[in-house]
Amino acid sequence: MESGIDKAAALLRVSKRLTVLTGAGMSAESGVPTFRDPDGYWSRFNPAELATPAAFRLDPAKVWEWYRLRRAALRTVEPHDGHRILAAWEKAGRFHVDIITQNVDGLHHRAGAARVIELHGRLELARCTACAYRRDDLDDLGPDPRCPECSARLRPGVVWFGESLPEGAFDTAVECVSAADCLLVIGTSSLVYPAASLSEIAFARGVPTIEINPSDTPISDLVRVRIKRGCRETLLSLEAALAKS
Ligand code: BV8
Ligand code: ZN
Repeated sequence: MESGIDKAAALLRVSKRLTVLTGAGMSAESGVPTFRDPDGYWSRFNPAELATPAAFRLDPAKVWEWYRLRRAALRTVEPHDGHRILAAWEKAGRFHVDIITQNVDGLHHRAGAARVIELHGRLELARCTACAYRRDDLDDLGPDPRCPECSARLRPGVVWFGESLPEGAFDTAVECVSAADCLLVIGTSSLVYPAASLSEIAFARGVPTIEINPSDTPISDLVRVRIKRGCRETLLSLEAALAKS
């Protein structure tokens, strides 16, 4: 019986253009909590009070404090082997790699990946609520930071519920999925839209899809290959299988 690793490696061996879609499970083994796992953020915090425009209007200092804590937690976090393998595949050029991530932790970039589409923004970014001002060095940001250009309030540079994604990010992501000959979906519950619709586009276009996730998700029965294990060990196994060929 061919294992999931063998089947996935066979798809990667013939791939010319791989698109990868990652969620919070990609960073779990770096020590970053996920959202919907039993120990995830949403088991301790209410997203409606922290990750919506209304929450920010109601209590900007509280929302800023939550994002400041999450940024501070990133100081003690490193990309793991899985992030590094994806970045190495991009550099090796055996197949073209585009990474689409829902994660805001910047770990794909820190692992050396360059072609990364951040659908939900980034923790290390603040932007003005009234003009185009943005800054990505947030070390000395105060509890209720103001824009130096227009004095309006600054906000975290992430996408909240009910907000549209960064200009062009989703369109580019759709292009990457549509042009791929293989889609690798890693560590996402596939519940949040429009990101979750990217797998549906792959299915509709017949793009062979591999899912790496220890839990069941709405796409688990629809993908070509399902690997029900953690992504770090799985990407190490895939790298070893590709190295043999
Ligand atoms: C939009 C903020 C419209 C940033 C996040 C009703 C009311 C309001 C909105 C909606 C609604 N119904 C539908 C919507 C739309 C909504 C949505 O989809 N809601 C869902 C929950 C029903 N979407 C939106 O609001 C989006 N915007 O639709 O705007 C619009 C359109 C046009 C014009 C104007 C407006 C915006 C979505 C972005 C929301 N932002 N967070 C932050 O603080 O981080 S969402 C949050 O969920 C994160 O951003 C995260 O990226 C995202 C997805 O979660 P996952 O990454 O999948 O993480 P999760 O914990 O869920 O799963 C982890 C998985 O990893 C698990 O499956 C686990 O098994 C696995 N795993 C664990 N360990 C490992 C592992 N896998 C592998 N290896 C391991 N070791
Ligand atoms: Zn401004």
